Amino acid sequence: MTTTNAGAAAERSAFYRELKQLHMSPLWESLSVLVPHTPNGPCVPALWKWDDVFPFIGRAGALITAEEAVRRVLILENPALPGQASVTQSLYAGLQLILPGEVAPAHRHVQSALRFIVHGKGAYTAVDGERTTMYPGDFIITPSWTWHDHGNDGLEGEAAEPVVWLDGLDIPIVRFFDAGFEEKSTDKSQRVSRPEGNALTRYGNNLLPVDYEPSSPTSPIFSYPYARSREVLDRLYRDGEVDAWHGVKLRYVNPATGGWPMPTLATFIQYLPRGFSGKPFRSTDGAVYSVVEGRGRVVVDGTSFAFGPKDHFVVPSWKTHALHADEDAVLFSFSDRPVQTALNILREEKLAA
Ligand code: GTQ
Repeated sequence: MTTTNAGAAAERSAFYRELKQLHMSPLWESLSVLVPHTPNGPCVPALWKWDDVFPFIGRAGALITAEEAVRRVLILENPALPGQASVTQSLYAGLQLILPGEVAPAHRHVQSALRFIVHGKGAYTAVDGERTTMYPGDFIITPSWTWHDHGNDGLEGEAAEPVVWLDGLDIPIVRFFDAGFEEKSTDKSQRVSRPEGNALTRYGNNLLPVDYEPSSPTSPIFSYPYARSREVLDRLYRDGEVDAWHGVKLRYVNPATGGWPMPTLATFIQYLPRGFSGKPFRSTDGAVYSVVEGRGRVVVDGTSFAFGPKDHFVVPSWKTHALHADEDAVLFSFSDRPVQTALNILREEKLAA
């Protein structure tokens, strides 16, 4: 019997070796990995402490200019995916630095980008002819194929300061589809054609221009200021709307469609009151978090990560996690939820204990 099994195994191995020459392989050897019973990806949870990261951002600023780098960004890589510029298998995250007086030149690309301002104020991003000044906690979108450049002139009457923001892009998704295109502008900075705040005034007040028809799934608002979102969180908390899993959690919205601000990236802002101890939750959209205010912990599959202001962490797909706040805390997060929803594969579960 043993001999027969060993003989059969040897025969199979020889068959696999020969098959490989034809660039073919036997499904039965990998079926359970390819069609897993539950998500089985390699990603691990990880935390980037601001105190560890900030000195490296400063060193990057001394090593290379924004203009030479084009985008001076330190990529947050999932520890299980080194060298792949991926924080999860579908998402890219990085921390971008713009020093006073610098310009990150105008370009456009197929990849959709979000900015979430982490540190400093007074830099700007220009999108489609309109500039927006950045303040910590602001959420700004750069939709697919829109011209964008970044700069840092500082606020009027104040010295300009280094500004750091979180970049979230769908780079791994576009890479997966092998659908990437990019174009550089001949102008370093794009021409400004609309006054600052114009898009928010037009589309961000529960009103739309009478003849406006959405021509794409992308939000016509490209800056969602923190002052507004923070006030909403505060008011809803006072009104008692605290979810046992998420605290007060809201999603950013395209006001013209009710959908997400961009077709590939979901973005959220949530408030956890001091002493909040969230129940465990899991979903197939792994998420990247940026801590705006407060201290707390995220417990992922039994491992605790203590977070504070300006820290970043990632919770991979289907990992059970719970959020706890030692102080009033505000968390921004983003995921690939719109893509999974479009594919009808999103699953989420609020667990009981
Ligand atoms: O600001 O355009 O982090 O093109 C990566 C790629 C930022 C950007 C990134 C980009 C950008």
